Amino acid sequence: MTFGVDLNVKTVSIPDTNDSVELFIYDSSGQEFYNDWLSRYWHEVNILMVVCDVTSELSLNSVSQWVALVHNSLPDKAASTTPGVLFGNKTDLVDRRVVSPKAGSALAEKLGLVYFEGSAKENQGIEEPFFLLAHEWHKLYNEKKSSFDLIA
Ligand SMILES: Nc1nc2c(ncn2[C@@H]2O[C@H](COP(=O)(O)OP(=O)(O)OP(=O)(O)O)[C@@H](O)[C@H]2O)c(=O)[nH]1
Ligand SMILES: [Mg+2]
Repeated sequence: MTFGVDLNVKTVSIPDTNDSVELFIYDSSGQEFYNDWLSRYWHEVNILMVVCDVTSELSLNSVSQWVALVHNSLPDKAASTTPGVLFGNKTDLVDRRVVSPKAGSALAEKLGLVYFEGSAKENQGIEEPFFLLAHEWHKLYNEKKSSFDLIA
């Protein structure tokens, strides 16, 4: 169980460039008890990953609420431009699965997120979402940099 927030750092190399993106990952607890306090960490969120459990309908049904909480803590406009993914976790529990890939991706699309799934336990499918987020952020960074270079 995560108490409040854990900070992790992960470095992702961007292919065909000499760049790498260092992700500062604020792993926030899913306990509602911390909600008010967590939003303090979310003001400057650049990318978003929501993890749900494919063996739990309740988990999938809570995703919109979490996304709304994060988006509400962002400045105007940032909510629609912040790259985000939804990760359906625990695909190793095949017999207990209740959330289909279709349901996961439909919800993700509705919320403007890209859907991935896999198993943290089995180390399956867990690199791809980080890679996509680092890549998206790198693109945004380059776009911003080009507009600054134009002004300078
Ligand atoms: N079978 C299986 N179990 C998993 C997987 N990922 C996590 N678990 C188990 O699920 C339980 C909850 O995992 P946590 O990592 O604490 O979940 P969390 O969402 O971070 O929980 P909070 O931080 O308390 O909000 C633990 O017992 C994990 O061992 C997975 O991919 N497969
Ligand atoms: Mg946790």
